Amino acid sequence: MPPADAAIPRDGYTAEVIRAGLAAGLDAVGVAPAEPMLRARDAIRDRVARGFDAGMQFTFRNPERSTDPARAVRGARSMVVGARWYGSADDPPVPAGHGRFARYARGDHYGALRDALGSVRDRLRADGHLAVAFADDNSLVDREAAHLAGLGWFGKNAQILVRGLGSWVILGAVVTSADLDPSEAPVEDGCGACRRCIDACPTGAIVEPGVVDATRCLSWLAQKPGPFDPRYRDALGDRLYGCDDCQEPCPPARVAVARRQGAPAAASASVDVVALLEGSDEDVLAAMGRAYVADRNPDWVRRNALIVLGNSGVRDRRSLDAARRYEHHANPVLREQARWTLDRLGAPAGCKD
Ligand code: B12
Ligand code: SF4
Ligand code: SF4
Repeated sequence: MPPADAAIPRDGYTAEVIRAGLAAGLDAVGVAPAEPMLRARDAIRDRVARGFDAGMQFTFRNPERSTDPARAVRGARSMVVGARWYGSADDPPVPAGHGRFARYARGDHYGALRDALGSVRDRLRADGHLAVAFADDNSLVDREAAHLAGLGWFGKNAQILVRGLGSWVILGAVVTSADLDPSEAPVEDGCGACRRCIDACPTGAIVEPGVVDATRCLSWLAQKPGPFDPRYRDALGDRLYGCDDCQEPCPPARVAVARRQGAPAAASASVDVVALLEGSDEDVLAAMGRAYVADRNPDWVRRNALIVLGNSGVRDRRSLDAARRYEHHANPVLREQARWTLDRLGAPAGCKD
Protein backbone atom coordinates (compact mmCIF):
# COMPACT_ATOMS: atom_id res chain seq x y z
CA MET A 1 0.00 0.00 0.00
CA PRO A 2 1.56 3.35 -0.95
CA PRO A 3 2.16 5.87 1.85
CA ALA A 4 -0.57 8.39 2.58
CA ASP A 5 1.32 11.27 0.98
CA ALA A 6 2.02 9.45 -2.31
CA ALA A 7 -0.30 11.72 -4.26
CA ILE A 8 1.16 15.09 -3.14
CA PRO A 9 2.01 17.26 -6.13
CA ARG A 10 5.69 18.22 -6.27
CA ASP A 11 5.30 21.96 -6.69
CA GLY A 12 2.83 24.79 -7.12
CA TYR A 13 0.49 26.51 -4.69
CA THR A 14 -1.61 23.38 -4.03
CA ALA A 15 1.55 21.51 -2.96
CA GLU A 16 2.45 24.37 -0.61
CA VAL A 17 -1.00 24.27 1.02
CA ILE A 18 -0.85 20.49 1.42
CA ARG A 19 2.62 20.67 2.93
CA ALA A 20 1.41 23.36 5.35
CA GLY A 21 -1.23 20.89 6.57
CA LEU A 22 1.26 18.07 6.98
CA ALA A 23 3.70 20.36 8.79
CA ALA A 24 0.90 21.41 11.17
CA GLY A 25 0.28 17.81 12.24
CA LEU A 26 -2.11 16.30 9.72
CA ASP A 27 -1.16 12.78 8.67
CA ALA A 28 -2.73 12.95 5.22
CA VAL A 29 -4.05 15.84 3.15
CA GLY A 30 -5.91 15.93 -0.17
CA VAL A 31 -7.90 18.40 -2.24
CA ALA A 32 -11.39 18.06 -3.76
CA PRO A 33 -13.46 20.50 -5.79
CA ALA A 34 -16.07 22.25 -3.63
CA GLU A 35 -19.02 20.84 -5.54
CA PRO A 36 -22.29 19.48 -4.13
CA MET A 37 -21.74 15.95 -2.79
CA LEU A 38 -24.81 14.38 -4.32
CA ARG A 39 -24.02 10.77 -3.46
CA ALA A 40 -23.87 11.67 0.23
CA ARG A 41 -27.10 13.66 -0.05
CA ASP A 42 -28.84 10.62 -1.54
CA ALA A 43 -27.31 8.36 1.13
CA ILE A 44 -28.59 10.59 3.95
CA ARG A 45 -32.09 10.60 2.41
CA ASP A 46 -31.91 6.82 2.06
CA ARG A 47 -30.89 6.36 5.71
CA VAL A 48 -33.71 8.63 6.88
CA ALA A 49 -36.26 6.79 4.69
CA ARG A 50 -35.16 3.47 6.23
CA GLY A 51 -35.16 4.87 9.79
CA PHE A 52 -31.41 4.23 10.14
CA ASP A 53 -30.81 7.85 11.20
CA ALA A 54 -32.47 7.07 14.58
CA GLY A 55 -33.57 10.68 14.90
CA MET A 56 -29.99 12.01 14.86
CA GLN A 57 -29.54 15.66 13.89
CA PHE A 58 -25.90 16.37 12.94
CA THR A 59 -25.46 16.27 9.14
CA PHE A 60 -28.89 14.64 8.77
CA ARG A 61 -30.88 17.70 9.79
CA ASN A 62 -30.20 19.67 6.63
CA PRO A 63 -28.63 17.48 3.92
CA GLU A 64 -28.82 20.25 1.31
CA ARG A 65 -26.50 22.26 3.53
CA SER A 66 -24.20 19.52 4.84
CA THR A 67 -23.48 18.21 1.35
CA ASP A 68 -22.86 21.57 -0.30
CA PRO A 69 -19.57 23.31 0.61
CA ALA A 70 -20.74 26.48 -1.14
CA ARG A 71 -23.46 26.80 1.53
CA ALA A 72 -20.69 26.87 4.13
CA VAL A 73 -18.40 29.37 2.34
CA ARG A 74 -19.72 31.62 -0.37
CA GLY A 75 -17.76 31.29 -3.61
CA ALA A 76 -16.08 28.08 -2.42
CA ARG A 77 -13.90 26.44 -5.07
CA SER A 78 -11.94 23.79 -3.16
CA MET A 79 -11.88 21.65 -0.03
CA VAL A 80 -8.55 20.88 1.61
CA VAL A 81 -9.32 17.69 3.52
CA GLY A 82 -7.14 16.44 6.34
CA ALA A 83 -6.89 13.25 8.37
CA ARG A 84 -5.29 12.95 11.79
CA TRP A 85 -4.27 9.54 13.09
CA TYR A 86 -5.37 8.69 16.63
CA GLY A 87 -4.19 5.10 16.80
CA SER A 88 -2.04 4.09 19.72
CA ALA A 89 0.64 1.51 20.26
CA ASP A 90 -1.35 -0.28 22.91
CA ASP A 91 -4.90 -0.87 24.12
CA PRO A 92 -4.61 -0.87 27.92
CA PRO A 93 -6.75 -3.52 29.65
CA VAL A 94 -9.89 -2.16 31.28
CA PRO A 95 -10.26 -3.29 34.91
CA ALA A 96 -13.60 -4.80 36.04
CA GLY A 97 -15.91 -2.01 37.12
CA HIS A 98 -14.37 0.50 34.72
CA GLY A 99 -16.12 2.01 31.70
CA ARG A 100 -14.15 2.07 28.47
CA PHE A 101 -13.67 5.06 26.18
CA ALA A 102 -13.40 4.36 22.45
CA ARG A 103 -9.97 5.21 21.14
CA TYR A 104 -10.98 8.45 19.45
CA ALA A 105 -12.25 9.79 22.77
CA ARG A 106 -9.00 9.12 24.66
CA GLY A 107 -7.35 12.52 24.66
CA ASP A 108 -8.25 15.65 22.74
CA HIS A 109 -7.61 14.43 19.20
CA TYR A 110 -10.20 16.76 17.70
CA GLY A 111 -8.43 19.72 19.30
CA ALA A 112 -5.20 18.73 17.55
CA LEU A 113 -7.07 18.19 14.27
CA ARG A 114 -8.75 21.61 14.50
CA ASP A 115 -5.45 23.32 15.30
CA ALA A 116 -3.83 21.76 12.24
CA LEU A 117 -6.76 22.68 9.99
CA GLY A 118 -6.58 26.17 11.48
CA SER A 119 -3.00 26.50 10.22
CA VAL A 120 -4.14 25.64 6.69
CA ARG A 121 -7.02 28.11 6.98
CA ASP A 122 -4.67 30.87 8.20
CA ARG A 123 -2.24 30.23 5.35
CA LEU A 124 -5.06 30.51 2.78
CA ARG A 125 -6.43 33.66 4.39
CA ALA A 126 -2.96 35.22 4.50
CA ASP A 127 -2.82 34.67 0.74
CA GLY A 128 -6.09 36.55 0.27
CA HIS A 129 -8.57 33.64 0.03
CA LEU A 130 -11.73 32.99 2.00
CA ALA A 131 -11.27 29.90 4.17
CA VAL A 132 -13.23 28.23 6.98
CA ALA A 133 -12.24 25.04 8.83
CA PHE A 134 -14.79 22.34 9.70
CA ALA A 135 -14.27 19.13 11.66
CA ASP A 136 -17.08 16.94 12.91
CA ASP A 137 -19.39 19.85 12.24
CA ASN A 138 -23.02 19.67 11.13
CA SER A 139 -22.15 21.81 8.09
CA LEU A 140 -20.15 19.23 6.14
CA VAL A 141 -20.06 15.47 5.55
CA ASP A 142 -16.42 14.74 6.37
CA ARG A 143 -16.13 11.20 5.02
CA GLU A 144 -17.51 11.96 1.58
CA ALA A 145 -15.21 15.00 1.38
CA ALA A 146 -12.24 12.79 2.31
CA HIS A 147 -13.22 10.23 -0.30
CA LEU A 148 -13.51 12.88 -3.01
CA ALA A 149 -10.11 14.29 -1.98
CA GLY A 150 -8.49 10.90 -2.59
CA LEU A 151 -7.57 10.33 1.06
CA GLY A 152 -8.92 6.80 1.19
CA TRP A 153 -11.68 4.36 0.41
CA PHE A 154 -14.98 3.63 2.17
CA GLY A 155 -14.57 0.47 4.21
CA LYS A 156 -17.46 -1.91 4.71
CA ASN A 157 -17.61 -0.50 8.27
CA ALA A 158 -18.48 2.89 6.63
CA GLN A 159 -15.17 4.32 7.84
CA ILE A 160 -12.71 6.04 5.54
CA LEU A 161 -9.54 3.97 5.41
CA VAL A 162 -6.61 6.19 4.53
CA ARG A 163 -3.88 4.66 2.43
CA GLY A 164 -1.13 3.46 4.74
CA LEU A 165 -3.00 4.55 7.90
CA GLY A 166 -6.21 2.52 7.97
CA SER A 167 -9.29 3.83 9.76
CA TRP A 168 -7.93 5.16 13.08
CA VAL A 169 -8.20 8.68 11.71
CA ILE A 170 -10.51 11.61 12.30
CA LEU A 171 -11.33 13.93 9.45
CA GLY A 172 -11.95 17.58 8.72
CA ALA A 173 -11.72 20.10 5.90
CA VAL A 174 -10.96 23.70 5.06
CA VAL A 175 -13.46 25.05 2.56
CA THR A 176 -11.87 27.83 0.56
CA SER A 177 -12.36 30.18 -2.37
CA ALA A 178 -8.85 29.26 -3.59
CA ASP A 179 -8.82 27.39 -6.89
CA LEU A 180 -6.59 24.42 -6.01
CA ASP A 181 -5.65 21.36 -8.06
CA PRO A 182 -7.80 18.35 -7.06
CA SER A 183 -5.98 15.24 -5.83
CA GLU A 184 -6.23 11.97 -7.67
CA ALA A 185 -9.51 10.30 -6.66
CA PRO A 186 -11.15 8.00 -5.91
CA VAL A 187 -8.77 5.65 -4.14
CA GLU A 188 -9.30 2.05 -5.19
CA ASP A 189 -11.28 -0.15 -2.79
CA GLY A 190 -8.97 -2.03 -0.43
CA CYS A 191 -11.47 -4.26 1.38
CA GLY A 192 -11.77 -6.95 -1.25
CA ALA A 193 -13.53 -10.05 0.07
CA CYS A 194 -12.85 -9.21 3.73
CA ARG A 195 -15.92 -8.75 5.98
CA ARG A 196 -14.36 -8.90 9.43
CA CYS A 197 -15.96 -5.63 10.56
CA ILE A 198 -19.45 -6.80 9.64
CA ASP A 199 -18.96 -10.05 11.53
CA ALA A 200 -17.42 -8.29 14.56
CA CYS A 201 -20.26 -5.84 15.17
CA PRO A 202 -21.93 -6.97 18.41
CA THR A 203 -25.40 -5.77 17.38
CA GLY A 204 -25.46 -6.48 13.63
CA ALA A 205 -25.63 -2.73 12.97
CA ILE A 206 -23.72 -2.91 9.67
CA VAL A 207 -26.68 -4.02 7.61
CA GLU A 208 -24.93 -3.77 4.22
CA PRO A 209 -21.36 -2.88 3.27
CA GLY A 210 -21.01 0.82 4.16
CA VAL A 211 -24.49 1.12 5.70
CA VAL A 212 -24.90 1.49 9.48
CA ASP A 213 -28.31 1.28 11.17
CA ALA A 214 -27.82 3.81 13.98
CA THR A 215 -30.78 2.40 15.93
CA ARG A 216 -28.52 -0.59 16.66
CA CYS A 217 -25.12 1.09 16.73
CA LEU A 218 -23.67 1.17 20.25
CA SER A 219 -21.77 4.32 19.41
CA TRP A 220 -25.05 6.18 18.91
CA LEU A 221 -26.99 4.38 21.65
CA ALA A 222 -24.36 5.48 24.17
CA GLN A 223 -24.62 9.11 22.98
CA LYS A 224 -28.34 9.55 22.55
CA PRO A 225 -30.47 11.11 25.28
CA GLY A 226 -33.25 9.15 27.02
CA PRO A 227 -33.57 5.50 27.98
CA PHE A 228 -31.04 3.00 26.61
CA ASP A 229 -32.72 0.39 24.39
CA PRO A 230 -33.05 -2.68 26.66
CA ARG A 231 -32.23 -5.01 23.74
CA TYR A 232 -28.65 -3.72 23.60
CA ARG A 233 -27.74 -3.23 27.27
CA ASP A 234 -25.88 -6.53 27.49
CA ALA A 235 -24.09 -5.79 24.23
CA LEU A 236 -22.85 -2.46 25.59
CA GLY A 237 -20.53 -4.50 27.82
CA ASP A 238 -17.97 -2.18 29.45
CA ARG A 239 -18.31 0.65 26.89
CA LEU A 240 -18.98 4.00 28.51
CA TYR A 241 -18.53 5.99 25.32
CA GLY A 242 -18.10 4.94 21.69
CA CYS A 243 -17.43 1.54 20.17
CA ASP A 244 -14.40 0.30 18.26
CA ASP A 245 -15.41 -3.27 17.46
CA CYS A 246 -15.76 -2.71 13.71
CA GLN A 247 -12.24 -1.27 13.56
CA GLU A 248 -10.22 -3.46 15.94
CA PRO A 249 -10.14 -6.50 13.61
CA CYS A 250 -9.62 -4.47 10.41
CA PRO A 251 -6.41 -5.65 8.70
CA PRO A 252 -5.28 -2.25 7.28
CA ALA A 253 -5.89 -0.62 10.69
CA ARG A 254 -3.83 -3.34 12.41
CA VAL A 255 -1.01 -3.08 9.90
CA ALA A 256 -0.86 0.69 10.42
CA VAL A 257 -0.57 0.30 14.20
CA ALA A 258 2.19 -2.28 13.81
CA ARG A 259 4.02 -0.11 11.28
CA ARG A 260 3.89 3.08 13.30
CA GLN A 261 6.45 2.01 15.89
CA GLY A 262 6.83 4.61 18.60
CA ALA A 263 3.19 5.65 18.38
CA PRO A 264 2.20 7.20 21.70
CA ALA A 265 0.63 5.04 24.39
CA ALA A 266 -3.09 5.56 24.80
CA ALA A 267 -4.25 8.27 27.19
CA SER A 268 -6.63 7.16 29.92
CA ALA A 269 -8.72 4.37 28.37
CA SER A 270 -11.29 3.95 31.12
CA VAL A 271 -12.85 5.38 34.26
CA ASP A 272 -14.12 3.82 37.49
CA VAL A 273 -17.91 3.82 37.06
CA VAL A 274 -18.69 3.80 40.80
CA ALA A 275 -16.61 6.97 41.22
CA LEU A 276 -18.51 8.43 38.28
CA LEU A 277 -21.87 7.50 39.83
CA GLU A 278 -20.83 9.15 43.09
CA GLY A 279 -19.54 12.30 41.38
CA SER A 280 -21.17 15.71 40.93
CA ASP A 281 -22.44 16.93 37.56
CA GLU A 282 -19.18 18.83 37.12
CA ASP A 283 -17.10 15.72 37.94
CA VAL A 284 -18.99 13.64 35.38
CA LEU A 285 -18.65 16.20 32.59
CA ALA A 286 -14.97 16.71 33.45
CA ALA A 287 -14.38 12.95 33.12
CA MET A 288 -15.87 13.09 29.61
CA GLY A 289 -13.45 15.81 28.49
CA ARG A 290 -14.56 17.30 25.18
CA ALA A 291 -16.54 14.24 24.12
CA TYR A 292 -20.07 14.95 22.85
CA VAL A 293 -22.64 14.60 25.65
CA ALA A 294 -26.23 15.27 24.48
CA ASP A 295 -27.42 18.61 25.94
CA ARG A 296 -24.29 18.45 28.19
CA ASN A 297 -26.56 16.44 30.49
CA PRO A 298 -24.43 14.22 32.79
CA ASP A 299 -27.40 11.89 33.37
CA TRP A 300 -26.80 10.22 29.99
CA VAL A 301 -23.27 9.37 31.10
CA ARG A 302 -24.62 8.08 34.44
CA ARG A 303 -27.14 5.93 32.53
CA ASN A 304 -24.26 4.30 30.65
CA ALA A 305 -22.24 3.95 33.86
CA LEU A 306 -25.14 2.06 35.46
CA ILE A 307 -25.27 -0.34 32.50
CA VAL A 308 -21.50 -0.90 32.64
CA LEU A 309 -21.78 -1.54 36.38
CA GLY A 310 -24.55 -4.08 35.80
CA ASN A 311 -22.50 -5.81 33.13
CA SER A 312 -19.34 -5.82 35.29
CA GLY A 313 -20.55 -8.54 37.64
CA VAL A 314 -18.80 -6.66 40.48
CA ARG A 315 -21.25 -7.21 43.33
CA ASP A 316 -19.44 -5.64 46.27
CA ARG A 317 -20.91 -3.18 48.78
CA ARG A 318 -19.47 -0.17 46.97
CA SER A 319 -21.10 -1.15 43.66
CA LEU A 320 -24.48 -1.97 45.17
CA ASP A 321 -24.54 1.26 47.19
CA ALA A 322 -23.70 3.24 44.04
CA ALA A 323 -26.56 1.65 42.09
CA ARG A 324 -28.99 2.11 45.00
CA ARG A 325 -28.31 5.87 45.05
CA TYR A 326 -30.29 5.97 41.79
CA GLU A 327 -33.30 3.84 42.83
CA HIS A 328 -35.16 7.01 43.84
CA HIS A 329 -33.45 9.50 41.54
CA ALA A 330 -35.47 12.42 40.17
CA ASN A 331 -34.77 11.26 36.60
CA PRO A 332 -37.06 8.30 35.74
CA VAL A 333 -34.56 7.04 33.16
CA LEU A 334 -31.95 6.61 35.89
CA ARG A 335 -34.45 5.03 38.30
CA GLU A 336 -35.37 2.40 35.72
CA GLN A 337 -31.74 1.88 34.79
CA ALA A 338 -30.74 1.38 38.44
CA ARG A 339 -33.39 -1.32 38.81
CA TRP A 340 -31.98 -3.13 35.77
CA THR A 341 -28.46 -2.85 37.17
CA LEU A 342 -29.45 -4.21 40.58
CA ASP A 343 -31.35 -7.08 38.94
CA ARG A 344 -28.35 -7.84 36.76
CA LEU A 345 -26.09 -7.89 39.83
CA GLY A 346 -28.51 -10.29 41.53
CA ALA A 347 -29.60 -7.69 44.11
CA PRO A 348 -33.09 -6.64 43.04
CA ALA A 349 -34.27 -3.14 43.90
CA GLY A 350 -35.49 -2.77 47.48
CA CYS A 351 -33.40 -5.77 48.64
CA LYS A 352 -30.96 -4.54 51.28
CA ASP A 353 -28.12 -6.92 50.53
C1 B12 B 1 -23.68 10.90 12.38
C2 B12 B 1 -22.31 10.34 12.65
C3 B12 B 1 -22.23 9.13 13.31
C4 B12 B 1 -23.44 8.27 13.59
C5 B12 B 1 -23.85 7.54 12.29
C6 B12 B 1 -22.65 6.87 11.58
C7 B12 B 1 -22.86 6.67 10.08
N1 B12 B 1 -22.38 5.55 9.58
O1 B12 B 1 -23.38 7.52 9.39
C8 B12 B 1 -22.93 7.38 14.75
C9 B12 B 1 -23.23 8.07 16.07
C10 B12 B 1 -23.48 5.96 14.78
C11 B12 B 1 -21.42 7.44 14.51
C12 B12 B 1 -20.54 6.49 14.96
C13 B12 B 1 -19.17 6.52 14.73
N2 B12 B 1 -18.48 7.55 14.21
CO1 B12 B 1 -19.31 9.12 13.43
N3 B12 B 1 -19.97 10.66 12.58
C14 B12 B 1 -21.16 11.04 12.25
C15 B12 B 1 -21.10 12.36 11.48
C16 B12 B 1 -21.48 13.51 12.43
C17 B12 B 1 -21.99 12.41 10.23
C18 B12 B 1 -21.91 11.12 9.39
C19 B12 B 1 -22.87 11.19 8.21
O2 B12 B 1 -23.16 12.25 7.67
N4 B12 B 1 -23.38 10.05 7.79
C20 B12 B 1 -24.28 10.03 6.67
C21 B12 B 1 -24.28 8.68 6.05
C22 B12 B 1 -25.28 8.67 4.93
O3 B12 B 1 -22.96 8.49 5.56
P1 B12 B 1 -22.34 7.05 5.31
O4 B12 B 1 -23.09 6.02 6.04
O5 B12 B 1 -20.89 7.20 5.59
O6 B12 B 1 -22.63 6.89 3.73
C23 B12 B 1 -21.59 6.80 2.79
C24 B12 B 1 -21.17 5.37 2.49
O7 B12 B 1 -22.30 4.52 2.53
C25 B12 B 1 -20.59 5.52 1.08
N5 B12 B 1 -20.99 4.49 0.14
C26 B12 B 1 -21.85 4.65 -0.89
N6 B12 B 1 -21.95 3.50 -1.57
C27 B12 B 1 -21.16 2.61 -0.98
C28 B12 B 1 -20.91 1.27 -1.28
C29 B12 B 1 -20.01 0.54 -0.48
C30 B12 B 1 -19.76 -0.88 -0.80
C31 B12 B 1 -19.38 1.16 0.63
C32 B12 B 1 -18.44 0.40 1.49
C33 B12 B 1 -19.64 2.53 0.94
C34 B12 B 1 -20.52 3.21 0.11
O8 B12 B 1 -21.12 6.76 0.56
C35 B12 B 1 -22.08 7.29 1.45
C36 B12 B 1 -22.13 8.79 1.32
O9 B12 B 1 -20.90 9.40 1.69
C37 B12 B 1 -19.58 12.41 11.06
C38 B12 B 1 -18.96 13.83 11.07
C39 B12 B 1 -19.34 14.63 9.85
N7 B12 B 1 -19.62 15.87 10.03
O10 B12 B 1 -19.35 14.09 8.74
C40 B12 B 1 -18.90 11.50 12.11
C41 B12 B 1 -17.79 10.56 11.62
C42 B12 B 1 -18.29 9.86 10.37
N8 B12 B 1 -17.69 9.60 12.70
C43 B12 B 1 -16.49 9.20 12.94
C44 B12 B 1 -16.15 8.20 13.90
C45 B12 B 1 -14.68 8.12 14.30
C46 B12 B 1 -17.14 7.37 14.42
C47 B12 B 1 -16.93 6.11 15.28
C48 B12 B 1 -15.73 5.26 14.89
C49 B12 B 1 -16.81 6.57 16.76
C50 B12 B 1 -16.69 5.43 17.78
N9 B12 B 1 -15.53 4.84 17.95
O11 B12 B 1 -17.66 5.11 18.40
C51 B12 B 1 -18.28 5.37 15.08
C52 B12 B 1 -18.22 4.38 13.89
C53 B12 B 1 -19.56 3.81 13.51
C54 B12 B 1 -19.59 3.41 12.03
N10 B12 B 1 -19.23 2.17 11.74
O12 B12 B 1 -19.92 4.26 11.17
C55 B12 B 1 -15.49 9.86 12.01
C56 B12 B 1 -15.09 8.86 10.90
C57 B12 B 1 -13.61 8.84 10.60
C58 B12 B 1 -13.30 7.87 9.49
N11 B12 B 1 -12.11 7.34 9.51
O13 B12 B 1 -14.11 7.59 8.62
C59 B12 B 1 -16.33 11.10 11.48
C60 B12 B 1 -16.02 11.53 10.07
C61 B12 B 1 -16.04 12.25 12.47
C62 B12 B 1 -14.75 12.97 12.10
N12 B12 B 1 -14.85 14.23 11.74
O14 B12 B 1 -13.69 12.40 12.12
N13 B12 B 1 -21.09 8.53 13.77
S1 SF4 C 1 -19.45 1.17 16.21
FE1 SF4 C 1 -19.84 -0.82 17.24
S2 SF4 C 1 -22.07 -1.11 17.16
FE2 SF4 C 1 -21.56 0.56 15.70
S3 SF4 C 1 -21.32 -0.45 13.73
FE3 SF4 C 1 -19.27 -0.43 14.64
S4 SF4 C 1 -19.10 -2.37 15.79
FE4 SF4 C 1 -21.28 -2.05 15.31
S1 SF4 D 1 -12.47 -5.14 8.33
FE1 SF4 D 1 -12.14 -5.77 6.19
S2 SF4 D 1 -14.09 -5.25 5.17
FE2 SF4 D 1 -14.08 -4.14 7.11
S3 SF4 D 1 -13.24 -2.13 6.62
FE3 SF4 D 1 -11.50 -3.41 7.28
S4 SF4 D 1 -10.67 -4.27 5.36
FE4 SF4 D 1 -12.74 -3.49 4.88
